[in-house]
Amino acid sequence: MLRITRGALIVLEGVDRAGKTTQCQKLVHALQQSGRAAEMMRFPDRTTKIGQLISSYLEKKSNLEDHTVHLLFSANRWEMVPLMKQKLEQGINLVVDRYAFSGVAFTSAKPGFSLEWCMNPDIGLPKPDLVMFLQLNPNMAANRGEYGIERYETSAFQRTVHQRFEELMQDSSVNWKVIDAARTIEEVHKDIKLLSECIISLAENQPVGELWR
Ligand code: T5A
Ligand code: NA
Repeated sequence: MLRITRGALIVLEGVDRAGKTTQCQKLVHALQQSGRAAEMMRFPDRTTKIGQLISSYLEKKSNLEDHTVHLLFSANRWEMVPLMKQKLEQGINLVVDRYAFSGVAFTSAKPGFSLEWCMNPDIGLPKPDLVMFLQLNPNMAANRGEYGIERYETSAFQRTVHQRFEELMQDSSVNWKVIDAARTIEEVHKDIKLLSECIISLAENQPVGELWR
């Protein structure tokens, strides 16, 4: 009898301009080309009602209290969980552009927010089988075109975000892999594809875990 093996949950993280969206798209394409089912998701997902509140905040069209916006980013992930689980069970590999790690790194870069408080609302989300951190010095990131006008797009804030990611990467309960993102798009892609193919075959025999639990 044919058994459908589950898809892998693969996340790309990194500071702004590290190349996450570029690499997610290339990975989905490469996996599909090799005959695997793969789809991309991104957070924030600006298409939902919660996502629209977040988008307006990021575009500085509205102001939201800092705790409130943190919880909205988390709610924006939770609202996608039923769909994520369904797709993974159907054998679709999910390639996700940012996840709870961005949520924690960005809010905890603001004064008065502990890592622990920031992690709480995301505890229990589907746990990624692999999180690839695109490592890029924030100065180099700024050279990839001026930071835009969205909230958080300043060099000073991005340096603090980078430090918070470093702290999150100390947690060995998450399968982190650091990727040198200062190379060409093709070089970075080659590493990401190889790591993803390995994790896809490992993940299919294990249930989806729960993040930070
Ligand atoms: N946020 C997000 C929170 O505060 N809490 C949360 O919970 C979450 C999920 C959302 C903002 O919200 C914050 C974080 C963010 O501030 P977004 O919509 O994900 O942001 O951000 P974008 O602006 O879409 O994406 P980024 O700025 O992060 O860029 P990417 O995706 O890392 O980079 P990419 O692929 O778009 O590439 C950027 C540029 O660099 C070039 C590309 O062609 C492009 O021009 N490039 C390269 N150039 C040279 N060499 C390479 N290897 C290159 N790779 C890409
Ligand atoms: Na992006």
